[in-house]
Amino acid sequence: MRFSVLILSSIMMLTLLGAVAVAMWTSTLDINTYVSTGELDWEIMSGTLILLDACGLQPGEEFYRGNDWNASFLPQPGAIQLDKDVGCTEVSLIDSDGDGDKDTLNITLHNVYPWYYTHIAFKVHNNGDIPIKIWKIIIDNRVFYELNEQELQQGVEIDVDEDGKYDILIWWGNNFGVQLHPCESADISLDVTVLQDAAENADYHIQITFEAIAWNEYSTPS
Ligand SMILES: [Ca+2]
Ligand SMILES: [Ca+2]
Ligand SMILES: [Ca+2]
Repeated sequence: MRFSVLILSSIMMLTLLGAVAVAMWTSTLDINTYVSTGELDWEIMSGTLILLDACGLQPGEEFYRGNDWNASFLPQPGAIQLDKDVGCTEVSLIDSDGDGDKDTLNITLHNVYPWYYTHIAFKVHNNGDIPIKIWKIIIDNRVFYELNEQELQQGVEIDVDEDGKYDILIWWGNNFGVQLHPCESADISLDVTVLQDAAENADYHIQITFEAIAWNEYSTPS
């Protein structure tokens, strides 16, 4: 009698445990389903791209560029326009992951020289249905998750031609971690300066890729 009660209560216990396990499994599934609901989607809006010294053709004119700018205030941002027109800035937008949305800036500085200065501005737009944050930026294979105080004040230096000397300096308008709800957009801009160790009258190519993440997963890896 006592033995069968023990068996019975063991069976009940197992059944209870099973029920608890099923309940936990179910709630785990619920959580996963909730998190993956909605599409993370965003784009660089092509119509919003603004360049300070754009290369380009004007209807009825010769090849038009516009007078260059000189980074006269280094190490501070800002520039003065010169009387000469030698260099120019070209930017095309690339869809690097093939999802139909532009996510990468392909920057070409044509015929530039030390202290050449330009400015690039655009909007990013959340065209998915969950809130996002711009999570990281990849500049020529260097990854930036967050700009530290020094990078904010002095900019990020890049050795584009890989000769061991920095030739490009980038200052960011800091929109890392800014939350964008569906349909919202935000401005991102950068100042680009050609440094002293750059070659004279050279073309420099810089590729910058942006990645976004669901806002509730945002963190800065240490
Ligand atoms: Ca120019
Ligand atoms: Ca894309
Ligand atoms: Ca270099």
